[in-house]
Amino acid sequence: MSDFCLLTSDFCLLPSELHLSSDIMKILSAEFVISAVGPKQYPIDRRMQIAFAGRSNVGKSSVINALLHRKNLVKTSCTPGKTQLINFFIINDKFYFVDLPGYGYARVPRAVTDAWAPMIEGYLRDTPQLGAVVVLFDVRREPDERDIRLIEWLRQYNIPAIPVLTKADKLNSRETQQTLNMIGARFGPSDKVLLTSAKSGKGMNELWGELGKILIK
Ligand SMILES: Nc1nc2c(ncn2[C@@H]2O[C@H](COP(=O)(O)OP(=O)(O)OP(=O)(O)O)[C@@H](O)[C@H]2O)c(=O)[nH]1
Ligand SMILES: [Mg+2]
Repeated sequence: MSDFCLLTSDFCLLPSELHLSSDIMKILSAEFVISAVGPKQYPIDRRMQIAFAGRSNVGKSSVINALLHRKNLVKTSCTPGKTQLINFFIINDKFYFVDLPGYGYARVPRAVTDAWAPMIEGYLRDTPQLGAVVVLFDVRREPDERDIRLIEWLRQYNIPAIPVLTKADKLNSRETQQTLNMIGARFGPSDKVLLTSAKSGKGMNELWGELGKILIK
């Protein structure tokens, strides 16, 4: 795939990203690698993987595109349940972003969502290169039982979590603060909840800051 990101026509630099300075945040290339149906297709090299997880339609694919200054590297959709496989992207030839299937969408048949849970848990459990999981929550919704299960898996397998609220452009600051408090209470005291909007670019520098701490370890 010719997905190099050096000022190609789909390069989409957000105004808030203009002052990125650290090397880790300079996106020289971002390429789709594989939509994996199972572990045999997961990349097996030693480069670090950062996964993005959360409910269907929460904005996982949009956040990845926004971080990479791309409009359509990762397909997004207003139809929840779009990402049903584990999608791997290689960034700067150095580390992977992994778009996990969204869970908890009512219109996706139960048999399909039941298959996602072991797929996601298996990936989390069996990927030693996994550096962190960005756990996304829609700023307008309370965490549900599957969000809680994901948080518990991450604790159980000792995987660092980066909690992120998405779609900050949709709520006012008082309502946003309530959700920030609620989500913050679910994580450890040292986990800072980041407020983001893929639409406006809000919070992307901060998220890169958190990812940078993991990636340079
Ligand atoms: N207003 C607003 N809409 C957003 C934002 N992020 C995503 N969306 C919209 O939310 C919908 C879902 O976004 P996706 O990025 O496809 O969500 P996803 O979590 O990858 O969804 P699945 O792949 O189905 O699990 C799309 O219509 C996006 O345009 C945001 O920051 N603000
Ligand atoms: Mg998606």
